Amino acid sequence: MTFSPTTHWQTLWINVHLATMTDGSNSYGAIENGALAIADDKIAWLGKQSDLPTYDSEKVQVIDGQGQWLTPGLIDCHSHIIYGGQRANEFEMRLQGKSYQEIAQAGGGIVSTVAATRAASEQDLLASAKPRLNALYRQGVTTIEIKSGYGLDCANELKMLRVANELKAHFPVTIKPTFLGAHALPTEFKDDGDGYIDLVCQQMIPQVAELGLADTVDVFCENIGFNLEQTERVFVAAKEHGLAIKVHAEQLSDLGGSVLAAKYQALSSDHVEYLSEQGVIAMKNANMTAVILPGAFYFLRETQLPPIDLLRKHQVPMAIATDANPGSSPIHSIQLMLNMACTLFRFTPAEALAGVTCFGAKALGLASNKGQLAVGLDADIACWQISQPAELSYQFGVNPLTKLMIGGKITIN
Ligand code: DI6
Ligand code: FE
Repeated sequence: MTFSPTTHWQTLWINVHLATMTDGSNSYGAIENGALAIADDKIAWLGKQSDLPTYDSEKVQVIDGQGQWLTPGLIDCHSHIIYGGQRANEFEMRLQGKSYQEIAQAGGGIVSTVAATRAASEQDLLASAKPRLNALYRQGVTTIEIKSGYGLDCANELKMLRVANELKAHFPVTIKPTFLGAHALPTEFKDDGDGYIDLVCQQMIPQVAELGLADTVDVFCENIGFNLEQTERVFVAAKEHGLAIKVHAEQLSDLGGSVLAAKYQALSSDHVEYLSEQGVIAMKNANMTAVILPGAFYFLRETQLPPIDLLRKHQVPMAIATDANPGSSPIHSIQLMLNMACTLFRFTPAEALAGVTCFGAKALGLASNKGQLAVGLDADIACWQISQPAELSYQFGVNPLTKLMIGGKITIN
C-alpha cells in the first residue's frame, strides 16, 4: 500500500470503527478504534488510530465519529426506480389468487407500466423517481444502478435513460444507467419477439451507445421474457457496441440464461432462484457475480430458494439489491434487503453487508473504485450509530445512518 503524504490530507475521521469489507464476505475486515483520512476524493490512509501519522491539524478537517461505525457507502446494483404509474391493483389481484405470470399474460404486469411510462413526460418521470432515490440515499446508498425497460420503443427507452442521467444533477449519488430494452414484449410486437429483438439490436443499442446514455445492457431471459436465442442476439449486439452485459435469469424457471451470460463474460446474473449447479460453475469460471434480490422473492411469495449453498461452495460472489420496481419489488429500502437476505436466505450479516458493498461494486464493474474502505478507493463512506456491524442486518425501520460522505464530501450530516 502506498500512503499519500499527510500534507495532502483534507479530511480525517477519528474515533471510528471501520468495517472495511476488504475480505469479501468472510468477515467485516473490521478495524476497531480506527481512523481514516481522505485526500483528493480518495481514501488516503486508514488504520488503528494509535498508528495515525502526525498531520497538520490546522489544514485537515477532523470529523469525530464518537465511536460510531464506518462502512463503504452502500451500493444498490439492481433497480428499476424510473417508471410511470403504480400497480397496487395487481397487488390486490394477487391477493385474490392470481399469479404474477397470469397477470402478465393477461396484459397486466410489465406492459401496463410501459403504457404509464410512455404517457409520462420526462419531467413526470424525474419527479416520481426522485423520492425513490431519496429514500435509498437517506439509507446510505452512494451508488445505484438504474435500468430502463418500461419504454420498449426507441424514443421511450432513450427517455428513461435520459431521466436516469438527469438524476445525477439532483443527487450526489453515483448513477449507473443500464439499458434493458429486452425487458418485455411491447403490445405492438405481440407474437413477434424476434422482430422486437431486431429493433433492440439494430436501432436501440447503437443509439444508446452513441449517445453514451448507458454502458451496460441487460435482458430478461425468461419464459415470460426472451428466450436464449433472443438473449444471445442482444449480448452480441451489446458487445459489438462496446457495452457490458448482465442478465435477469432463472427467476421463474431455469432456461440456462446464466450459462449463456457466462459465455459472454457478463458482469452478473440476477435473481437466480432456479439456477442449477452447472450455472453456478459457469458463473464462477466467468468471474461473474450473482445478484440476489430478496424483495422480489418476498413480494411474489416465491418458494424456490436461490442456491445459496452452491454459490458459497463454488465461491461465486453474491450481491444483494432492491430490484425496486412497481411489479415484483415495490420496495425502496436497502436496509430491509439486508435483513431479508439473512432471514429468508440465511445470509450471514457479513455476507449481507458484502452484498451491498464490495460485491455490489463488482456486479457493476466498479470494484476497483468502490465498495471497500481501502487506500486509493473513492471516499464513499457511511457512518452508522450502531454498536456492531450485524446491527445493520438485524433491524430495519429505524435509520442508524448519521452521516454520509460521497467522493470525500459530507452530503448528509
Ligand atoms: N424481473 C423483475 O422482477 C422485474 N423485471 C424483471 O425482469 C419485474 C418488473 C415488473 O413487474 O414491472
Ligand atoms: Fe429486475
